Amino acid sequence: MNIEDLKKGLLEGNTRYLAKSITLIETTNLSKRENADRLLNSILPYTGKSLRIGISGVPGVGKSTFIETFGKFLTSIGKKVAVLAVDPSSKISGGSILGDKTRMQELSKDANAFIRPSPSGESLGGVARKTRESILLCEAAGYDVVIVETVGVGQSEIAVASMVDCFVLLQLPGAGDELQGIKKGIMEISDIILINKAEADNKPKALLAKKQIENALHILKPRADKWQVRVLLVSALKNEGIEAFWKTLRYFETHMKNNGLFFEKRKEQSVDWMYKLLNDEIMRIFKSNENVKKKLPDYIENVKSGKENPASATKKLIAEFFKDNHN
Ligand SMILES: Nc1nc2c(ncn2[C@@H]2O[C@H](COP(=O)(O)OP(=O)(O)OP(=O)(O)O)[C@@H](O)[C@H]2O)c(=O)[nH]1
Ligand SMILES: [Mg+2]
Repeated sequence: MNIEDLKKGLLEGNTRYLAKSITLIETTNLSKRENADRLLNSILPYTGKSLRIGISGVPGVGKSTFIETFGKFLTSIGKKVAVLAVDPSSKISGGSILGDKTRMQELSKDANAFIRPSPSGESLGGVARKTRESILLCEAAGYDVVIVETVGVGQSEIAVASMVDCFVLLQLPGAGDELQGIKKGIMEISDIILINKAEADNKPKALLAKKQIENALHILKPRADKWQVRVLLVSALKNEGIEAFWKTLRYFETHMKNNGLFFEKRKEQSVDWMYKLLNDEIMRIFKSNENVKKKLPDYIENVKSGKENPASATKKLIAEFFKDNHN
């Protein structure tokens, strides 16, 4: 399909065109990739207007249930919501979020909601790029809130935190989970922490967890953005605490905007991302150089066996790269 048509459909908010556009940016085909870049550049002026929210937490904490409940709340107050996922573990099946459509049954039927699974069989870097670009496409299609979900297993949270405005961590009441969060350094990147399943009999445990987390937050070093991380109780299943969460999100947004940090953070995220892509691309070019290809295995062996120190190996490899300099 031609890019102009795709763009037109996208800007009209047509979900079929949005899905097609995402498929296009997910391509690994080089000539299609050129089209993807043209499309992305042409829609840039129409992007940036959504609130980008990251949602993370261990398997079973209730992410899907929460997104269903929160998503429905958003559409009920007239917002259009898009749900994307960063799930590098997802296999050919098309990602867990798709299987999850059963957990997001209501939301997936909602005309004002768009749910897209994580691209399958990809590295974290690949998924992160596609999700980042998908956020822009969703914004061009008029979505007010873009939710990026990731399961809480290490690196993927950092990737998601670096593409959203507000990073939300879901926790379980009790079970010492709050301290695990700190160990992995996730608490440092969380802007709002929700203790889910905090209904009925779980309430006392949830309140205790809230206290523990708040105490733990006090010992972290103060944040540069001066935001005081909020810990709230919610029940995704019973639809409790959702509106309070939304208010807190808006408050966070206001805090960041009043301090001139909201768009500043996005700009930094874009530049960091450019550097990351640049690093990857330079490495790709380096590794595809004929001299380097020939010599790299030897240097790896020499470094492994201790014959050569890594710093001098690096220097010599770079010299190999520039040797006949027809790169
Ligand atoms: N009691 C209670 N159960 C909940 C709540 N939210 C989710 N659950 C249940 O917890 C289980 C896991 O919920 P999911 O929404 O699938 O959790 P998830 O974080 O998406 O899990 P993964 O997709 O495996 O990472 C399900 O049985 C839900 O019904 C809640 O607020 N209260
Ligand atoms: Mg889930």
